[in-house]
Amino acid sequence: MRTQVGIVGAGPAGLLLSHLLHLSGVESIVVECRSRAYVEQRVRAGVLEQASADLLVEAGVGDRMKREGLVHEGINLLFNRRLHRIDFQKLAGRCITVYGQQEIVKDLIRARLEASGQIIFEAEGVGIEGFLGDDPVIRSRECEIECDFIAGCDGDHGVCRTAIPEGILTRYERNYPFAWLGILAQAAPASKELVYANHERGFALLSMRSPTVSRMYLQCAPEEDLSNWPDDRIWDELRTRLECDSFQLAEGPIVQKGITPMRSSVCEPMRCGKLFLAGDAAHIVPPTGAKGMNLAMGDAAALARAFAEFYRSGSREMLESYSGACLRRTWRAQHFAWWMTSMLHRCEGDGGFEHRRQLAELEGVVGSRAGAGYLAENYAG
Ligand code: RFL
Ligand code: PHB
Repeated sequence: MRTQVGIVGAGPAGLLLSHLLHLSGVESIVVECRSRAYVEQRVRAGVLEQASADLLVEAGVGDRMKREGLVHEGINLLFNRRLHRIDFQKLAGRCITVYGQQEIVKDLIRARLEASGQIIFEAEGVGIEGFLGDDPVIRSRECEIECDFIAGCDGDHGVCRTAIPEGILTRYERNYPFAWLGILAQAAPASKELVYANHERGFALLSMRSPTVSRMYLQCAPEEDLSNWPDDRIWDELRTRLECDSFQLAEGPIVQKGITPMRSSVCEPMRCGKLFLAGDAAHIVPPTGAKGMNLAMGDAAALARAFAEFYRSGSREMLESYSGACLRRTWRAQHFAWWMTSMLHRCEGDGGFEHRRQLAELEGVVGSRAGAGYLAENYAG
């Protein structure tokens, strides 16, 4: 097989890239190691910045999101049992849309297949070669795809980044000493907007997927075993950490549970010859700032513009500036996610100093226009 851009990975980055390339008349083939059902069911991110939601609408894949997504004009910070609202609309003139990542993946897969786009699911033994020269190839047990360029959109555990010879990339990393235990529950969300809670027992987040489905997270130890967390313990802990006068948690059957370690990483540059990395393949942010999927979509949009420009005019200028532009945005998001994480999570073993410092910082954020404005601008994107 031959195509212009060979894409590894059918997550938000790879699928959006393929769709945007199609709109610009550039051919691509997506190679994915999992099944269609698996990628369509994988529960992950849920918050779209205004720019990401606008991008989906402009690209013609935003209809269902407009119908089913929940537009929120702010979020809440909860500490000392009191809820403080950060009004994004007032402070930044922007909103966020709560819409599950797997719904975006479903919408993009449908759009690609309806336009006769090629997605090879369940590809085994995927590998890439030739990107340092002029013959990039994506190989798997079932196919060999020659292409002009390869887009590595295969996430943090993919094969593209690791195929780059040593000494070319620098990886900057930070591991946080905690993880998130996430649940999806058939329970009406107790609050209309998201609640980020700083509690002496640890961070908790109340989010949602629909008026009847809650998505919630609890800070836990990185090596935590899910079997230590029967449903009752999860609800007890959520009730404790999210206790306040403004709402009462509604409970319901937990339909999904998972533990996600918290990490930051960035690899520089995001390009090696004819291989371009996008999304989690190039960078991971802790989920506290709700930035990961938005960065992945931003990379895909920038890469699609650069390829379109190359095929339209022969100019490589945008391809050359792709990595620098995306890295600037990534580091800003990295800083924001780190800031939110450090303000909201419990740190052990310092006799309570850090918790008191966090409360002072939170008071400063909710009590000043500058502090709340910084949060609003960065969160809503
Ligand atoms: P993905 O989604 O990981 O997709 C990569 C795809 O590549 C496939 N793949 C391969 N295919 C072929 N050959 C191989 N060798 C391959 N290896 C892997 C994988 O199967 C997969 O289909 O990366 P992408 O597209 O860069 O998208 C990134 C986002 O998924 C990620 O940043 C977000 O989910 C992060 N994130 C959040 N981001 C937000 O913007 N807002 C949020 O609210 C938010 N919440 C979250 C999150 C991530 C979480 N977890 C589970 C890490 C909450 C959580 C709990
Ligand atoms: C989610 O709804 O899954 C979610 C929301 C906000 C975050 C992270 C995850 O910061």
